[in-house]
Amino acid sequence: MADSRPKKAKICLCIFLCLLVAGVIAVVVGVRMWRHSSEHKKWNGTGSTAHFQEIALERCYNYTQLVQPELRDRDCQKIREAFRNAFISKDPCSATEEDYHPLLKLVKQTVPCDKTVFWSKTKELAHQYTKVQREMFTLEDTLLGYIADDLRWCGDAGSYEMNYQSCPHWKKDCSNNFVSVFWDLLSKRFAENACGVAQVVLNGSISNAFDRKSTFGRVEVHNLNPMKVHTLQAWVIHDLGKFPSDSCSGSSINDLRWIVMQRNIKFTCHDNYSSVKFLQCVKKPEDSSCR
Ligand SMILES: *[C@@H]1O[C@H](CO)[C@@H](O)[C@H](O)[C@H]1NC(C)=O
Ligand SMILES: *[C@@H]1O[C@H](CO)[C@@H](O)[C@H](O)[C@H]1NC(C)=O
Ligand SMILES: *[C@@H]1O[C@H](CO)[C@@H](O)[C@H](O)[C@H]1NC(C)=O
Ligand SMILES: CC(=O)N[C@H]1CO[C@H](CO)[C@@H](O)[C@@H]1O
Repeated sequence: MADSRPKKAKICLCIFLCLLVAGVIAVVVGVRMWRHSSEHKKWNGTGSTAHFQEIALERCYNYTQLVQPELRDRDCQKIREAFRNAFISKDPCSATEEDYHPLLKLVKQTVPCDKTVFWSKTKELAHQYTKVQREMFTLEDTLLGYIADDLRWCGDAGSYEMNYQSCPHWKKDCSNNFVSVFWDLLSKRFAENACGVAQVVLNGSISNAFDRKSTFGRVEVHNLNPMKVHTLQAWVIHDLGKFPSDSCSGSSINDLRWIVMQRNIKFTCHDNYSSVKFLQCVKKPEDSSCR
């Protein structure tokens, strides 16, 4: 009895040490795994917008209650969730149009005929224009465009979190990232749904007012439906006080005219549309051309 005591103590000590070592190993492995899972892959583009979820939800409420109250039956919680589900836990360079189909199905919005306004390199002015002409719509005046305007988002395969550190850059990383695929799909649908007269506000203060590589030149113009759209009206806007670099008679607009007429849609073009000019003059009344 007496001499079994030290033996028991030795065994106890041994078990204690074993448990300690096992515990330390478990903690080290656990910390490493946790750090690995929270360490997102580094992409070359800016990360998701901070508070993406809250902003998307609040914009959805604003839009459906204040901007277009006829959409007040839309369920913003569901829309936010469908938006998140489109990209969360997925490889951010594997986006497809199908990822967004549930979201688009949920939102469905039609723009009345003659009210569609495209823009290229004239975003701010085009938005001022539709703000004044309340019944006109740019893509950002539709619910999904309004929610996503200027936001960035991406997730990570094997994580339920959004990646706020970095997201794929469309050129440096991949073009099939979730932001690019979203805007291309939305732009395509927006163009397909246009009817009657469609308008496009182009920038006459850059050398190519029409650019085949822009979203308008790459996606929208090719998805206008000739059975629905009879005329595309282009407004080439020149910045006040700047020498005009392109106009309706320039070669880039000729390029556009050719594409549109090939598609059996009538094309008209106007330099310095007076309603838009008026907006420019409200901002800069001292310009000589505003008198
Ligand atoms: C929603 O509308 C309110 C009131 O007009 C505004 O203060 C707020 O910034 C808007 N929120 C978003 C996310 O646009
Ligand atoms: C046209 O493009 C120039 C250069 O990018 C920009 O400074 C200007 O604001 C644009 N004009 C309009 C009307 O958007
Ligand atoms: C459009 O307006 C700008 C500024 O007033 C002027 O400089 C330009 O010559 C005009 N362009 C055309 C084609 O009328
Ligand atoms: C084109 C480009 O800039 N690629 C970079 C993206 O980021 C990785 C890692 O941060 C760089 O190795 C690439 O050169």
